[in-house]
Amino acid sequence: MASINVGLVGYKFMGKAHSNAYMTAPKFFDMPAPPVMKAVCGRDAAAVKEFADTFGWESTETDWRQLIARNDIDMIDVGSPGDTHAAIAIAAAEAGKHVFCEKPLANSLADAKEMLAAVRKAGVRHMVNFNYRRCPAVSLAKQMIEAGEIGEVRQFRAVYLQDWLVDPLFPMNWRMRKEIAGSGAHGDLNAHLIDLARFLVGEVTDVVGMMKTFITERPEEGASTGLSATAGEGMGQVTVDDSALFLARFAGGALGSFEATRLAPGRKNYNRFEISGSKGSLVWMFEDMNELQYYSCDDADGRQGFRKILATEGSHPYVAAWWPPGHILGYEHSFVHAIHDFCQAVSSGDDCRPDFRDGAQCVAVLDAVEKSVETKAWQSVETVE
Ligand code: SOE
Repeated sequence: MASINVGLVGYKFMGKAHSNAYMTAPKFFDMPAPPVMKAVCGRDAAAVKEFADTFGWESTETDWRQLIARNDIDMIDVGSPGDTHAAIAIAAAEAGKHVFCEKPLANSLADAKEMLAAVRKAGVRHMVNFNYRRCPAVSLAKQMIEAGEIGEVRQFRAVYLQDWLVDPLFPMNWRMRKEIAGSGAHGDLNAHLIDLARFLVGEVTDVVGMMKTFITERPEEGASTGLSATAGEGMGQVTVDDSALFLARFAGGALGSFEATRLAPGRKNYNRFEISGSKGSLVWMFEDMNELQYYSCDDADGRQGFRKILATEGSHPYVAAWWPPGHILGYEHSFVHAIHDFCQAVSSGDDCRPDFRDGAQCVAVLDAVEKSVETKAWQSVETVE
């Protein structure tokens, strides 16, 4: 395979992030089969054409079925809202296309399992885009945990705080509608934390949680551009959570706490974890995404304290492809890394994590938390085989 012809569905926030990644990855990384930006798909013909011209897509489609039917497309990238993921990914797999899908994998565990079954049956490569795994400092944390540098992991505490919904006059958009988004802060933000937890610590086995919608009505949306929208006529019902918190037990014996909210004034994209082990701790926070804080109990008495590792050395994951030491990376680089890794998997035939099983297992955790909220009791998490 000399190159990988990509068909992207969606052209808003994620469409931009993915397009930038397809443009950039082959310029910085050595890729035996670089991606070719063949076609982008969206329902509004004029808007998708403008997007294609700006971001360098060769052609456009307005129906994802047409996109999948094209013989010149090798891989489908699903960058549209959650309610569309299952139908597109399953049809793509059935047509023999490799599938790269935004998170969370699906709005229900049943859909996630069907998607997993479809890609397995078709024998295509599959990946769900939990991009934060691919920030160099997070990949470094994984290496350090695996090397035993913080010993046995005992506690994982994570928060993902945003504030874009604090204003009750902020208008409705698809992210506040359960039938489209599946859930609110839970599926949008806890999904990321769960993936980080599974990546760094291991499987989550039991959960208990609480969720709340503080602002139940908002002005209906007018014109929308990604996360921001202008108000339209009348009021709409918010049918998803604003905040979702839960406690968890891990298979390896560790304990976890998770908190996601869109109502934390002052917090913009405050995605943070702190991991306490028997020999040390690691702390990472996305807004300073190049830094990993490390505390080692082995440091000499009187010299102990958190040290800040700037994960910008050529020896750190992904960094050698970019700039000299100290020249920091940003949000968009995590997408470039994900697209690079997935395209490498497509050309080599190797698996690429997080795959659809990881995505489905994340949905199983999200699902168990929602059940625990309904039953006001601990729930065990189903294992997706
Ligand atoms: C909006 O809440 C959002 O863009 C999420 O959908 C992303 O997954 C997250 O990375 C940043 O915030």
